[in-house]
Amino acid sequence: MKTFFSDQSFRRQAATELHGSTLVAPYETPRRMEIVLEALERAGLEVHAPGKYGLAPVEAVHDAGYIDFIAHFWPRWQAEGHPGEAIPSIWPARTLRADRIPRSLEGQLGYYALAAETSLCEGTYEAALASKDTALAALEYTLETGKPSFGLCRPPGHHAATDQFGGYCFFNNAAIAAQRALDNGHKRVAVLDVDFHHGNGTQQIFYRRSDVFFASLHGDPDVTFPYYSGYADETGEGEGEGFTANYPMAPGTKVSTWMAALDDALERIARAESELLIVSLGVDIFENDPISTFTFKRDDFAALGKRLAEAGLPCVLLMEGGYAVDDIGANVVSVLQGFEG
Ligand code: 5XA
Ligand code: ZN
Repeated sequence: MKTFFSDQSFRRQAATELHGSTLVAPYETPRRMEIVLEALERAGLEVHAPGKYGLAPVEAVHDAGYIDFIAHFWPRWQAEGHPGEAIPSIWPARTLRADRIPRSLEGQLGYYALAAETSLCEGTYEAALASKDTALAALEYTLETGKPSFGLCRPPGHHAATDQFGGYCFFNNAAIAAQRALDNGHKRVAVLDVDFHHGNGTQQIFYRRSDVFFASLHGDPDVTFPYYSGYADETGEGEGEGFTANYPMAPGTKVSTWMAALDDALERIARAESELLIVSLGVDIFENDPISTFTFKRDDFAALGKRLAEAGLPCVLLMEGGYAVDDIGANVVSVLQGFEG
């Protein structure tokens, strides 16, 4: 499968993640990419560098003030003399005002954050740009050839909302690719999110629209990050009513149950007459993933790839999560090989 990756993705080298009550080394480490690249090479898959697609595709999805904040945060943070990377500590939570964007950088940090585990550090903006370029290169290849592609995106994107970062995500690669396909003349696009965590950002971006069908299979938000999004009764609003489908599942859910949900999602994607399938591919559904509770084994990833191929749509697979570092490469390759039969 044609695969894209930008070494600019390594520009983000965060030192910390707030996990539980402690600061730990981030789960979303650049090492993940090295392991996937090694596995792709072993599998004989060539990796191509993406071109540059500029900021317009990001502006088509994200708020201008938010993009500006992500773009200029690090030099501003440094100019203020902070010794380390930035972690938000206050938000416009329910009882506070969300209609004011404070002048203070710390105030803006909270305003634009949806979670506190994800630090902002040097190289984040550059890596986020490279990640969306990777997604757009994969999309361009699939649109031109009709053949499937894989974008090894880092940082991931599916938690990033119109104007919020978090869950290791800054720009929403899948949403940017979906919007680009629509801007190129597609009428209906589907985004299928198989990451362990609900793709709250992708859902929010398209929630009131009928041109993107969004389906997500994930850990039940009642007990799983991001907690406040991804319940089954979230089905879209207004013109988008019926164009969002959520499949929350309990910790330890059997793969057969998960696959039945996948079949249902793919059936709905077919019924929505989607012309293109974008897959938010998180392999944190793996049984040994350190921050997730699903039960996928290596062969199950191949079965997932096979089912995605059977959908019969031009397909762009984009990397999201997956933190069992020793296994992430083999799991990704298993999906790609399963897809290609
Ligand atoms: O798909 N999202 C993730 O893998 C990130 C979860 C972050 C939990 N604090
Ligand atoms: Zn995840």
